[in-house]
Amino acid sequence: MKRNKSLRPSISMLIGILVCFMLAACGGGGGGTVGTTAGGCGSPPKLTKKDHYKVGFSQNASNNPWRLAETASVKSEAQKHGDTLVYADAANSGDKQVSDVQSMIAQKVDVILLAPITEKALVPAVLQAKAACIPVILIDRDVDHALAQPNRDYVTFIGSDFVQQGKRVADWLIQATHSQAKIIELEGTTGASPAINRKKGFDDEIKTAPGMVLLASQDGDFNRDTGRKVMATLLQAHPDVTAVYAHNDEMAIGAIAALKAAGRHPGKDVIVVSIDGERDALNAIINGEEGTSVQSSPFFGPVSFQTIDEYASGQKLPDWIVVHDLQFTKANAAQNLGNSF
Ligand code: GYE
Repeated sequence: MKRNKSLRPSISMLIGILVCFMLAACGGGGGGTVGTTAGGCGSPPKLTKKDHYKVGFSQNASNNPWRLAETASVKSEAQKHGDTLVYADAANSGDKQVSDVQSMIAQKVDVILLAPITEKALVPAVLQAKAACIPVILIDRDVDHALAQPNRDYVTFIGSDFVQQGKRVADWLIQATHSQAKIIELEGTTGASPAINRKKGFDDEIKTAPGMVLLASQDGDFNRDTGRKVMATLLQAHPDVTAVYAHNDEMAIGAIAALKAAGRHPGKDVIVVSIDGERDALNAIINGEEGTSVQSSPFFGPVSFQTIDEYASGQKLPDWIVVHDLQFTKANAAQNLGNSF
């Protein structure tokens, strides 16, 4: 017994040294001068339990209702918890978002909530936070798992099942068109995880239905006006279009405007479908111009701060905390207007 006891510290010291070496080796790539994992703060870094935290929230943009709703949700939940929020808006720039995270590291926040603009751009920032012993929780968009992993480089990803969202839209469209449609697809920001996976879910599903033809698929940057312009151009090349699948509601609203400007009748000769569940889309469903919108909830405040508490209490979290979404159609759009954004 005695021998064992006296041995214990030296064994744990040895393990500690070993872990430090391993962490230093994997954290060394491109981490620069920001910090080192040699302190052995864990992989991912642990969060010390406190009554109140200093939480960083790195938002990728704020030029649409979805982003504004997400930011409002996070801000109000931080307030409820009495936490200090260090907020930064990257204004659609991956480079700015990397420096926003670096600034949060320099301000020694306890934990970072990060909504990465694309799967690859924010990986260096995630690894730098790890090297500085600051845990990162990804919300609403994920990063490329070949480059950074949950429960190793960052804590977890909280977000929707984007593949499933695309599949649900496709299933609705197949039914509504009796499996006969010539489709234009407006993609979200190239390289963003919802754009990659909403395309995969939809495209794979329509391949199982023979009469569903994809005429064209192009980046509309999740943006209303870009969606409108891309739609106007694609409409000239493909006047035989009968359906539009937009990766978010903003682009769907833009597409509806382009269709109308070209003398088409959305909801009658062209069926428009999308994802998010924002107020303008629900209204378009109610007035018959849009077919369906699968929800992608932007209300990340409550789940994010609950996850922070669970992580600080030492709970082992799943790699992915899945947000469950509704689907809006003519049958339920009106009764959901009140909760929309
Ligand atoms: O659907 C879109 C936004 O990342 C899930 O990003 C989010 C998406 C959302 O710009 O409207």
